Amino acid sequence: MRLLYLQSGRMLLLFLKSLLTILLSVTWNWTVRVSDHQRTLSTMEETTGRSTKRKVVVVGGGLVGALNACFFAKRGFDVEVFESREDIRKAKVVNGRSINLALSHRGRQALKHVGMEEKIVSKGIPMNARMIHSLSGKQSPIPYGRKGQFILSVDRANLNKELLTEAETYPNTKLNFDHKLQDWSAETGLMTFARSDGSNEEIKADLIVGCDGAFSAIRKQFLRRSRFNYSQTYIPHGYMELTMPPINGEFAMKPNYLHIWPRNTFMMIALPNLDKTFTCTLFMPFEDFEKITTGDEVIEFFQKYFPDTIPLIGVNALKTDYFRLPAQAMVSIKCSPYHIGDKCVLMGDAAHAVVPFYGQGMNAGFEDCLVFEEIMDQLNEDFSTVLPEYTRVRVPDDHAIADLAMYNYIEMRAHVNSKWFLFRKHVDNILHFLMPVTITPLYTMVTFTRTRYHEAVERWHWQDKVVNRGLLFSATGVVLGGSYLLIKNPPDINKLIVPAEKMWDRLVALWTP
Ligand code: FAD
Ligand code: EGU
Repeated sequence: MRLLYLQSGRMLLLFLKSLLTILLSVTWNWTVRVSDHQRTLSTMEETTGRSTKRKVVVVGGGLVGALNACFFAKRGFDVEVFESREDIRKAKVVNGRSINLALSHRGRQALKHVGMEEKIVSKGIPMNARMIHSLSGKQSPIPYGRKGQFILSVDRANLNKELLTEAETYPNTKLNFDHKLQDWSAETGLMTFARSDGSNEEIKADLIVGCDGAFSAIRKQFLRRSRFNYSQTYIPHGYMELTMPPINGEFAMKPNYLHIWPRNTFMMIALPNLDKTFTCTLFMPFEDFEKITTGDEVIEFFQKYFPDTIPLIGVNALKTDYFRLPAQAMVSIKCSPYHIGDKCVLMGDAAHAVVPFYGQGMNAGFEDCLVFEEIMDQLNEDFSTVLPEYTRVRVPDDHAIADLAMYNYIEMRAHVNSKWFLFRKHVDNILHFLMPVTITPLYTMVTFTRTRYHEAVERWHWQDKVVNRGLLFSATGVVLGGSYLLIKNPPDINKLIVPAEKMWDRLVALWTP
């Protein structure tokens, strides 16, 4: 018996050794191949100068388009950006969607690649935790992660401006504003742009990068083709932004938090701005938005659901701001493939608009650029192989985040009030604390790592199974052990009864400081 044990031990050692050898040889081969690759690449560039000549046109100068211009310019391509609106750096009124956004790890990694991380992070406001506002006005913080783990509230307009300015520092980049794409040909790569003076311009490119947002004009050509998959869903909710001014020159609420008022079908979120205001975003079904038609009804509504915010936003501001702009729609769009031949590729909202219930739309769009960049390295900038590979790699991940965001929307709308939200996030965090290697909360994988979105979803399902089994196991143990103890020494029943709510309040008190 002892001998057998020893032998199997040796076998295991042998096995591990051979595994190590294989692993080493694989890495070695890989390293050699990569450096060979780079060598051939540089000699090719020296002799042909190919990569400095090819022309890339980025359609859309929004967040993803401006960042993409930097990526392609850095590689030495001849880059032109065409944006339908005027230059926002010169615009007096910046119209557009949400005023501020949550920037997290994926977006930061992409910015870092073009040397822009520091510049953007320094103008962002760290949010270390969520602050949950209950109906009674009670505030409870729930950290996002360990100390030093935070997301950032960044100003959309400033981010866009900085990225455009950065793109312009490359001599091989040209920005064109007031150029609205009308039509283009997938066969020739010829694009037609309309200008506000009524004139048209035609431009050709080797590669067209469609970054023209959720209502992409580039995507229209995709829709006419066979075997292109497309789905879009408008959710019944709209959103409206309201500004909470500073009080005595200071933030009206604690600044380093993402403030949340979860009220099932209604929800409000507030992110801090550098000027010490908060931008509050109210999410609500369109039909409820439409029911409110007078200033007094606005106050009545806020009195019922968000009473603590009335003095902070201000009665008069509420009464007028609510009617300034109609509620905005939110759409979820999935499609595939993301490319046509070696000519055109979609990125950002043009490829995947997601509902904003994971704070990932921009982050995913920025990661698109980074993933494309990584594939360009692997495949030697050959568009005919890079584009299909990009579609193959990226579609499952973008579809996964679109599904997650939609799932969270449905979940929050269905039964997320402040108590439930607190409970769920605490359970997640406690499990992670108990089993840091086995259990990572989904939002942590999504927000603080570059785990591929579709893998994060797979791990989440797997963890759910583990947790459920664990719960079943412990429950069985508790029932069996408990019954045994009860039979052994029967207690006085009357002393044991504690109302369920009291029990819950005690538990909550244990967790909240
Ligand atoms: P866009 O920002 O829409 O830019 C597209 C650009 O293309 C625009 O400048 C437009 O003028 C231009 N364009 C359009 N058509 C044409 C044409 N025909 N010719 C030339 N140019 C054209 N994401 C996060 O990561 N974190 C958040 O916290 C977050 N919060 C959000 C909150 C709300 C309420 C909403 C609605 C979204 C939020 N998002 C968030 C998502 C984020 O706003 C988008 O994912 C992001 O703006 C996508 O960038 P984009 O460059 O792909 O598209
Ligand atoms: C919505 C609108 C809290 C900015 C999802 C969390 C959002 C943001 C959450 C908006 C929520 C919801 C997460 C981040 C972030 C949370 C997240 C949502 C930024 C699951 C400007 N969401 N948002 N989840 O965990 O992962 O705090 O408009 F209320 S940041 Cl809906 Cl991390």
